[in-house]
Amino acid sequence: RPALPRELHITLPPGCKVPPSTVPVLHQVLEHYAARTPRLGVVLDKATRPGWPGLEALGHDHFAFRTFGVPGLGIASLERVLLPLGYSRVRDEPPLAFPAKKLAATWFRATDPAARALLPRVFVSELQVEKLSPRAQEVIARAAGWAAAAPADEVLVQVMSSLLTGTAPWPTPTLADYEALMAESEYAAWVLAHGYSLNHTALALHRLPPSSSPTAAATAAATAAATATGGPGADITDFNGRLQAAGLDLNPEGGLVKVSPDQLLLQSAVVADRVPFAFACGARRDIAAAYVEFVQRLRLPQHAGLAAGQVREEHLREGFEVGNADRIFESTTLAAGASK
Ligand code: OOG
Ligand code: NI
Repeated sequence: RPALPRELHITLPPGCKVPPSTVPVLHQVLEHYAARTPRLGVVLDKATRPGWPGLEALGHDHFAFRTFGVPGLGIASLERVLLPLGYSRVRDEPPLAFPAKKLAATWFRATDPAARALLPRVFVSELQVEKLSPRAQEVIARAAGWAAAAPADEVLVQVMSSLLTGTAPWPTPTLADYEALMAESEYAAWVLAHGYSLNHTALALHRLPPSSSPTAAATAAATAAATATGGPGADITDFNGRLQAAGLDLNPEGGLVKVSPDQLLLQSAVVADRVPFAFACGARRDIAAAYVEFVQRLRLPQHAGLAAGQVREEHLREGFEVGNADRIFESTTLAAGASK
């Protein structure tokens, strides 16, 4: 198995009520992701290690997975994997919905509050397949239709093994089927090719210590942010500058930093890597794969009085934001477009 860079390891303190298999499963998911996401290596080598030498752990704000919303698969299939791993589903009101993309999403977090600052949240979306054209539905039914007829236990085993191997629980698609879906939904084509492989990890900038070498432009911004928010961690604008200086393309949709209406959830992402993919019948093509996201959660107003050293994850803005997510989804679309 491929090695996982040490800053990406997840370490839980003793006493967390987390099943023993949870961290090994998350590590194996990350290993496959790291192996097929060259930009992650650039993020670590050129943006993180120079600014934070000797850093022990970066911290994963969340993982994200994509699914086909068909019987047996979809969000429910990952829920069946995540609950026994010590996760609970969070029911947002209203639910996260992306009508133009024909997507719905939800998220999970550690059931044990003591583990929440260390175990990644898990963001899971599903494609509303019934809203696609008959042609696209037919392609998806050929790949994913088996799950409706299979016993739940068998589906669970298939989904789990797909997660652990970073693959899809259906045969490798043909280039023609991939392109048929791409014409309608880049998300659909992505899932057909990559299945349950990790779409991205989002690194938690708010868990970083202040940088030992702030960029000149960012010193003032970081100081202002730390004062305004009591924010532990790194400033996302400074961090984006480091990513750009490392030659990485950032997702520009709605601005480089996606800001929630309450201004407390800040997100950015690099454009997905394009990697060679071996389609059925010998066709090869570079296609959009995984990306890396960055999150800075700011302090909630009710915790404004805390000293900076006392601010912990539970004092920060929680959850996701539909307007931010809508733009973050484009991180693979932007890479897929590069082929045309
Ligand atoms: C997920 C996009 C949304 C977030 O943090 O809001 C997201 C995806 O691209 O599958 O990751
Ligand atoms: Ni994300």
